[in-house]
Amino acid sequence: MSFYVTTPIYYVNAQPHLGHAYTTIVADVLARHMRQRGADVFFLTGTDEHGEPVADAARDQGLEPQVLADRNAERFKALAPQLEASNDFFIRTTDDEHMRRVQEVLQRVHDNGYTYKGIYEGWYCPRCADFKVENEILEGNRCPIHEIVLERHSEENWFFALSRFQESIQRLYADRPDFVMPQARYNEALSFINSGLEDISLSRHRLKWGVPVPWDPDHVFYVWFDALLNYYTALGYAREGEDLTDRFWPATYHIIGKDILKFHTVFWPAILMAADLAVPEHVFVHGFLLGSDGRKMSKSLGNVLDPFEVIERFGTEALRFYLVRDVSFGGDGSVGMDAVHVRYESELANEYGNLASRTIAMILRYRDGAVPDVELDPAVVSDFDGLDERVASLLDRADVTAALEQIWQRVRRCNRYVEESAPWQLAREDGDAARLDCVLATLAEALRALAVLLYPYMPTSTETLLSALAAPGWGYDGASLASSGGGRTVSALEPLFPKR
Ligand code: ME8
Repeated sequence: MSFYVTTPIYYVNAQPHLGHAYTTIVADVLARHMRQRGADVFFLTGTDEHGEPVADAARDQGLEPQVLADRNAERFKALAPQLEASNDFFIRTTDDEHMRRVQEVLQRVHDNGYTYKGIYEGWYCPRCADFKVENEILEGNRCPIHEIVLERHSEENWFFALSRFQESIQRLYADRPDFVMPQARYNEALSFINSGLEDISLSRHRLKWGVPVPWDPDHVFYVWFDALLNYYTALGYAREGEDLTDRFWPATYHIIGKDILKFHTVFWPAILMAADLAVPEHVFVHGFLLGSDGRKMSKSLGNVLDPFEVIERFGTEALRFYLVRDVSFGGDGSVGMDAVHVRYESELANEYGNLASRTIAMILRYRDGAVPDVELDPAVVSDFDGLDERVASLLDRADVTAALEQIWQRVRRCNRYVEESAPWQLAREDGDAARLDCVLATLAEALRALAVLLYPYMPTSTETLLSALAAPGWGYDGASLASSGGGRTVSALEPLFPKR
């Protein structure tokens, strides 16, 4: 089973921020989970370096575009390990190999007869690098995303005959109701399609910063086609001497934010069809992270949550957990440092961290660290029944928040179990020894299975816990409760999430 997951490639006109971190973290959760299930996984992220957004930012800073691109690409590249992202490759659209393959694919689109030369005139947002169609334009002729006033552009371009894919795209949506997820985004994309697809510009004449059009080198490709193709080109050169295309194409999941829906759900499948390439299986469109006041995050409003500050105060695992837990994946959600603090204390430190610490401490104190080799308590076992399958099926739909909630209900269940069974009282009476054995064995085994289930969300702390439990495997076959956890000897564990 192969599983190929991607993030958008991020513009290097600015530095990485929380929104970028968010998409990368979720894609990483899916990649790690699928590796647990034994899938052949490829996880791609990278940077989008051509086009007006980068050329304009470079000009404003008095730099050559390549200099700005090199500088900021490094920052994005460095962000991935800080987030514990396990990406298999980092693509830059200024890579020669990428550029060559973009030319190859789009030459095929041209040879297949889907391009023509014409005059493009329309309202253009230089920050989106996008011409806006009428129903997208805000009052006062402004961009719906950046709210800046649009510019009137008219230029000779190569066009892509998107309108000729009207029926094929409609058929794609009819045949594959899960092509775009969640449902509301599918509906949004489909209504855009049903309103009638217009041809779009494929090249830029005035701009030099891009991939040259091979059949007309005075033009460069419109940055969006150069960018979208990264998902395909990367497979051709990510591994030296090996072409991964057959192994991983078409992509399983493109994870994107709602700002770039149209490109991924309409233009992208059309250009792939035009180049005789297979269309990806799913595009998952998530919402926006908003400032703590519910408004768009912006430095001038002072409501920005800085990922680096969260990492410094609470650690990467807490950032990953917080974003997935607090913002229901798919919807918009407010985020702020106070909310991180609350989740950290109440859930990571008090619920999960504490469950881990006290379970291990009790096994050390009452049984010298040896996990009793006895049958587990059926009352707890039944609450874990089918959990692994439910989590896997939610993650098959990229529902990272709902899957985490399923797991968390069992973390809470285990804490209630500790309170109800009061091992410290059982330890006082010799007659309760068998019951104490059962409680401790049940807790150790439940804690182990929870660590396996939580591994994709918090890889480092769960690995620490699994090794303290002397059960280092994180494969998904360990996500359900074994009949006994006996025979292991646990070792002392520092608090996983110390109070801040
Ligand atoms: O659009 N909330 O790059 P970009 C949640 N280069 N996610 C957010 C976010 C927020 N407030 N802000 C950004 C581009 N994101 C193109 C993509 S792909 C072929 C080319 C995330 O740097 C989200 O994933 O503007 C969004 O789609 C992406 O960053 C946009 O990043």
